[in-house]
Amino acid sequence: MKHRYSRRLILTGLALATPAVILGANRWLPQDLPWDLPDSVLNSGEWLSSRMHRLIGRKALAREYTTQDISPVFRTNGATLPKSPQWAAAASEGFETWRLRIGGRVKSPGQFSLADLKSLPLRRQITRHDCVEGWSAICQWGGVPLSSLLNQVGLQEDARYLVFLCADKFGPWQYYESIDMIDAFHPQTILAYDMNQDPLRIKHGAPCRLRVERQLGYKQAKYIMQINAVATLAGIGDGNGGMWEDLAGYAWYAGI
Ligand SMILES: Nc1nc2c(c(=O)[nH]1)N[C@H]1C(S)=C(S)[C@@H](COP(=O)(O)O)O[C@H]1N2
Ligand SMILES: [Mo]
Repeated sequence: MKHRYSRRLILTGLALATPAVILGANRWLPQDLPWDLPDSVLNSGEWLSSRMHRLIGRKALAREYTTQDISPVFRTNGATLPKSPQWAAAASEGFETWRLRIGGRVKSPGQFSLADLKSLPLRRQITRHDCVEGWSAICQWGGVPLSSLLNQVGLQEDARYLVFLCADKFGPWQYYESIDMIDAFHPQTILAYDMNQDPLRIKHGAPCRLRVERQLGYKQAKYIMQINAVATLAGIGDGNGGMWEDLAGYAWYAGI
């Protein structure tokens, strides 16, 4: 599984790098790109996208669309029905017993029910989801800004990243993802519990999933069970910040 890339993935890496090249970022390309293509393409994609975000500002908003732009079909990718007994038990009760745990380097660890999340301010946004495998879809997401939850639990001084632990596994590997605090407090970063104004479907990550709109699809963690604030990503999985980062060398900084 490690470091195997499909042709489509490589092409997507090239496509991601293209806008930066047009804008003249090619001046900054390392002089001696090692032409071990897959690694270098993905790594240069990560390198270029993080630099582009530094230029245009990490606080810039992702484009928002209108209701007319909403895709008729929003396909799924990855898990569509977690096997975790804890998640399945909650699902069988319409998620009434589901609790989102927030812990790690926070001042007051908390547990939130779906009703708790719904009692906090709602944000709706129509955005485009871009999967690294080469498909996109536009829909309206509704949920609670992650910042309002983080303000409730309070971060300790050494909290640098948020790790999202999901209910599903890919083989023996638990799905997890992580983001830094700039993305965590970005106004479009929400825990979405509805999609096109309907409750989020199971296949799309019920009861709630992450929307971090300036990042690629695999960062949009579905089936969130727990969020931990951490000082370092070392020691979590293989230490690369996400299951696909660990297994397939996907870029941790998947900025678009
Ligand atoms: N927990 C979990 N989150 C996940 C995945 C997954 O398999 N498990 N797949 C990711 C990928 S690669 C994509 S493109 C999107 C797909 O979301 P969708 O199934 O709602 O289209 O979810 C992301 N989040
Ligand atoms: Mo994806």
